[in-house]
Amino acid sequence: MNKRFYITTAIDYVNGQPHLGHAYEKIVADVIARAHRSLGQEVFFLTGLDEHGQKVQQAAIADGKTPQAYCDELAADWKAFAKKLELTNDDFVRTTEPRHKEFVQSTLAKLNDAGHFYKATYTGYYSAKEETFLTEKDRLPDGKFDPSFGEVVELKEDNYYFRLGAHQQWLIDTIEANPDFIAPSYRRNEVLGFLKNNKLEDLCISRPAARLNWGIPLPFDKDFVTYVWFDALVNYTSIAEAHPSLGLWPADIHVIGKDIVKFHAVYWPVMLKAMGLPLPKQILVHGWWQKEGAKISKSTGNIVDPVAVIDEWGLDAFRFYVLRELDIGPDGNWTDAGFRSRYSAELANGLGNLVNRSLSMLKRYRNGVVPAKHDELAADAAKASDETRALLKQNQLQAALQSIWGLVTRANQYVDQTAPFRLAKDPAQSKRLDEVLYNLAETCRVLAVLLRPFLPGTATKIYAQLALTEAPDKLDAAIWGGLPAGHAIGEPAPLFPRKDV
Ligand code: ME8
Repeated sequence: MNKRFYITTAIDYVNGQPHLGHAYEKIVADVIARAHRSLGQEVFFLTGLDEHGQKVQQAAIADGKTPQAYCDELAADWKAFAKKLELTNDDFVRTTEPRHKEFVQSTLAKLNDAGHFYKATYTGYYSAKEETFLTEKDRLPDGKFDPSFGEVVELKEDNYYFRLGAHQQWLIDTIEANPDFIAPSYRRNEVLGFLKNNKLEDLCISRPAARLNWGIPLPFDKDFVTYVWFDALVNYTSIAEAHPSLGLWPADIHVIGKDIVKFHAVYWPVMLKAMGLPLPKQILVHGWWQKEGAKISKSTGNIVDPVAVIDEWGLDAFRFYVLRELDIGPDGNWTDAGFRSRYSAELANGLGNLVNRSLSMLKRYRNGVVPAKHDELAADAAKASDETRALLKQNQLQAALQSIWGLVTRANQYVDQTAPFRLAKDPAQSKRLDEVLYNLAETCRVLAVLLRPFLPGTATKIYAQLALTEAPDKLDAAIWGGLPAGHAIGEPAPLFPRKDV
């Protein structure tokens, strides 16, 4: 039996509202999860929230709330956001949940017993804003620290350290022996470059509870709490453990953004090695979005509010734009003009127009009854479906959409070339009209199946308009000829209303 396919996203810091970058990552993971289900595999898709840390503690205090009350309120918003995106996650982790905290503590206790940690005194410069110690390398040419670090103070404190450095060569060997472990390959090369050119320092895993109390206490020293990564990264395993009957670990894919590669590709593998667990099969790294060529930033107002876009244009328009615009890997740039242009050209005039005119003509000329099977577009449909299947297996979501749109364009050209509206005027062309109408309706059906992981609502609507009762949720159904002769379709309706903007 196939092991369940286990896919995760980064867990988002709960110190604000979700933005475009968060939405993109979760949609990417959702499409991959849906695609694997569509390919017939059992899937477990995990997303969630990273709720501990100084920033959350400070934000809660500023809001006059306890950190837990603050997190509970925001967690409700983030869960509603996951619903808004129609994510098919099977669980939603919050790092403040007992099931996670207990797993972290038992892991820390075991690792401590096995000698993976030691206590040491560190003196250094500390940025509370970034929750990080700075080194001489972080100084600007004028000797000051970048203003983005906020106030930097000299700090001397005891902390616990994880013996990371001892595993440097093992990690290099492991990454070299597993070419797909970090994707895309240029991210893998960056990690290898870093590991080969720098000495791996041990990892500080704690903060004194006197300075930061919003964290998981170290089970072997109550004066300290776990610092960031031994809490956050462990979610992937604590939740796997929370579903013991599913045998989830190791994960198949961790989907993350480019800023947290080091934590996932350097710290996490060594942590897992210490925990005696196998490594995830792949760390899939996506790029970062800008808007109109500038950094997304709440303070400058340069933001994309996913909820506002979805409310105005529909969820599938939002999912389509981010997936079609940005391949998994490079950085992307959201432009409002680009969004409108893709909406109008590819959704309204492309897919929407094809489905609407195909089904409307079938309704008008044949009373909505599907004619006998005919295979003129079968090869085009098979090409799109074979390509989509292969590309989905390689997480090539953008390329899969391009292939699917190849079929959309071909079918729209077919309408123009065969001109069914002219055939309908000539009774001698009745058989030819039957053929054309079958090819168009069946292409719409195949498109619904191929589109389902990307645009689930649209796929469901196409099936509903075809009056097909099953869900278009298995890629095997993309095989040509699924629409039976004599079947009566339902009511056509525009999928993507044209907008005058
Ligand atoms: O890093 N474009 O949380 P986070 C694309 N809690 N992706 C973006 C982005 C942008 N403009 N901005 C952020 C954390 N992201 C930790 C993760 S995982 C065990 C702990 C991505 O809320 C970012 O790269 O800062 C990351 O993958 C995710 O959003 C959460 O970022």
